[in-house]
Amino acid sequence: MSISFLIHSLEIPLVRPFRTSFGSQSVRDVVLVEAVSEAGVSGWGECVTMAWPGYSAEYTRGAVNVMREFLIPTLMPLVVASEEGGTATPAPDSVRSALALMQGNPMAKSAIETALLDLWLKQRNLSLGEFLGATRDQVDCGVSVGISSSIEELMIEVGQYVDEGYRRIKLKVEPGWDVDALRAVREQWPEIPLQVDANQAYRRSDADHLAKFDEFDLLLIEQPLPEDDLLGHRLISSVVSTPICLDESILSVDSAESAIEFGATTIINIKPGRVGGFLAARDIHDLCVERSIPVWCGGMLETGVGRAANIALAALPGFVLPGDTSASNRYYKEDVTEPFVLVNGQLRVPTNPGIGVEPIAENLAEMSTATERIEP
Ligand code: OSB
Ligand code: MG
Repeated sequence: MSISFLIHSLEIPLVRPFRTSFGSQSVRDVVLVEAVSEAGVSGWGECVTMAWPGYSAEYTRGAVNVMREFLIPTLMPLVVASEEGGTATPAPDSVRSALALMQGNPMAKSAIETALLDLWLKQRNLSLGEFLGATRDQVDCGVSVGISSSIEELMIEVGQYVDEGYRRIKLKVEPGWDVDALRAVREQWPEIPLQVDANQAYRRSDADHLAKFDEFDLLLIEQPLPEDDLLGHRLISSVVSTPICLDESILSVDSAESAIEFGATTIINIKPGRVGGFLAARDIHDLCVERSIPVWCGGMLETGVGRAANIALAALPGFVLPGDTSASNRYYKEDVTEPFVLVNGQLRVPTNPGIGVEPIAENLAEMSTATERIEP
């Protein structure tokens, strides 16, 4: 006997295509990891990979493969019953250290680590928020707006989000879709907190162009240059007065500290999937609090499973800017869990044990394209 793992592959249509500088998607390819104890209790984690390696090197089919071939087998000594009898769910730190023996693949690792953490917390009747050190019971929400086919369409979409009460708007930008879009939105909503995300679409030579964004009073410019170009980000920030915020470049506590010390970033977007899990995400948060670097919680179009956990993280005290933690209906007509509903621009932090939510069995069945059982 041991803990067993189920890998659920789902396809869920997005309410509208989401276009970024690295590509467009209209269906979310989701993988949920379920860790089942001997007593039949399930823990859940979401793998936030996209279907193709456009945001980062990981992609969904590759993530499933590395989970099956390497990550889950690596956990074998931790989750297989001893001679004396039953298995205890491994402690979160031991899961993290075991997975650290494998390089890269943070999103796949995060999904597995979170499923085991959810199970461990349920067995202790502790919520993820309590475990991580959350200090709020609701979080301020922003929304990430994809690249539109026209300014008119963009204005309709942003208007809808403003009416729904989102506390901050983030526009996806790329060369050819930036200054005009920003001008239109800023003119219509002079007061709304506004920021942009380029997903690495610009180059060092675009510094003067990026400086044109300064007139729009943005909170930040997210990841203008390629992931590995820390020097470029530092150079840009000497020309542009809007703060630079890194997303893709921040892969660990050490890379966060390097980027801060090097002067490549003054704000950080924390995504558990990108950094290998919630323990690493919490450590980056702690580092940033110590260095007075504001952080906010990013998103990867999560279903309710990933969203619940992100919201617990976003309730930590260093998360001082609204996150990309939007309501379920910004992404999906029907979520796999009970929907997260925006109230007064905020989402409520789950309080049930573990991540605090479960997939609804019928929704899971309806959205599922494949289920694979992996015994370590
Ligand atoms: O760069 O923050 C990003 C979505 C997929 C991949 C990368 C990013 C995003 C978003 C959307 O901006 C955030 C969300 O609403 O989940
Ligand atoms: Mg981003």
